[in-house]
Amino acid sequence: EQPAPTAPADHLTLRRGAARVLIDNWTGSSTVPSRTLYPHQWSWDSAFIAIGLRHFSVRRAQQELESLLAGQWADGRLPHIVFNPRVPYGAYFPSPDFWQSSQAGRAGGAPASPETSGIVQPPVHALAAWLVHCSDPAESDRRGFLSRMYPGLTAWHDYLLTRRRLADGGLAAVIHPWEPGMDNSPCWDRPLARVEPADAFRRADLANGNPADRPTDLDYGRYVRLAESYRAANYDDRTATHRFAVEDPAFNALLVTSELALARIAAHLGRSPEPHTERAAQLTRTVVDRLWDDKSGLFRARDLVDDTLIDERSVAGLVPLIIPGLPTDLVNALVETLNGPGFRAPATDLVPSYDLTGPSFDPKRYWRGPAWFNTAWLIERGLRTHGRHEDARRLSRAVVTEAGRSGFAEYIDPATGEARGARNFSWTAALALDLLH
Ligand code: 9WN
Repeated sequence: EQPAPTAPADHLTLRRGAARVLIDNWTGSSTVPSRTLYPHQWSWDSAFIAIGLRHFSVRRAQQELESLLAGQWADGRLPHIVFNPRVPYGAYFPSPDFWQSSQAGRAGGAPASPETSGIVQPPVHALAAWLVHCSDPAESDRRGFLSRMYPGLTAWHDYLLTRRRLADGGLAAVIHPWEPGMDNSPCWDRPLARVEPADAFRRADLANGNPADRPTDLDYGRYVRLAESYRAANYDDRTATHRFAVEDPAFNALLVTSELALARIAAHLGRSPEPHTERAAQLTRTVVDRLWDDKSGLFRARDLVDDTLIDERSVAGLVPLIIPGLPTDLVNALVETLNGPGFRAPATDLVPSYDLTGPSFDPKRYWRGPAWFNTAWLIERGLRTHGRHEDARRLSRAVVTEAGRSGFAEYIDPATGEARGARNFSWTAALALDLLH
């Protein structure tokens, strides 16, 4: 007699566990990334969270994105944090009294409320909005979801491609290491070395996180200095000068993908998709021209202060696999890099955030080596986009297995699978849930 297959029961338990995390982290209008470490709403987290939420509550998934857009500035910027007024300032640093968006952000048209940060995060939102729509188009149309989202999402992309295009013919630039969402990546070590660290600030993260898993005080001093100087310029991109200005491959690849999602949204609303498809095609060429590094077999970040490619290999350089129009030889090279010694984590099959053989690799410390679930999800999608189904299935299985085994950890040690950072982390649960469907 054949033994009964066990996978469906495991998957049911996992789905329930993942949904439980998202339910527990729901605040009534959005989801916190983590109850302990991140008690407000974060920009790219919300996009990933909506992608998971749509599987058990399309309504909540829509609300997640709508509440994020309520923090949008008049210049189109979508802030990286929308603060919850009910949470005490001491629970997270930097809090609203640091950013002062409703005062210092006037030049950019920050809302009078809610309070927000002044910087941004990667543009995953149009992709998320489209995926949320697709999971229940009738309900989406009934609520006018896409027609309400489209103007804000278009303004967001316009902001990135006007105010944040810092080099002629360049890409959207990030001006703070929090913006690409991979805060202490070794890619930022060299550009950050130019920044004099601030000394008067009080971190809140160490009360809830293990110092060995988190950025160092020196990094934080530099993050604070950069944010303070942007605030001193009233977050005005027309007048601010930047000691940190970088074109990041993952950030721009997500912009391409989201621009293609905007094309679909436009077509669904009876508008012309062409401005979006043209922009996506042009951006794809620019990403390749400006960031591809044949020698390393991946994309690298461009430091705009000295106009050079940063000599570090990180997972951000593999994320452009998600771009549908990528030339085939580059797809082949990326897949080879992904399966090579630098990025194939033997024990977990996940993708480390930084080259396993690189000089700055650290298996525990945040974006300097640990494997994260959002980047794995993006790469899995990229593999499928390019017909690499076997590699995609392997990665998808790894995401689901390791998410469950780690208690939906924020990130894991890529060599041992040991959970690091926060547990019950929202995007880990959301993206595992998505891959289980
Ligand atoms: C700063 C919320 C965010 C993620 C980022 C991750 C981390 C914040 C922090 O947490 O950054 O934005 O305080 O460390 O690096 O990707 O969006 O989950």
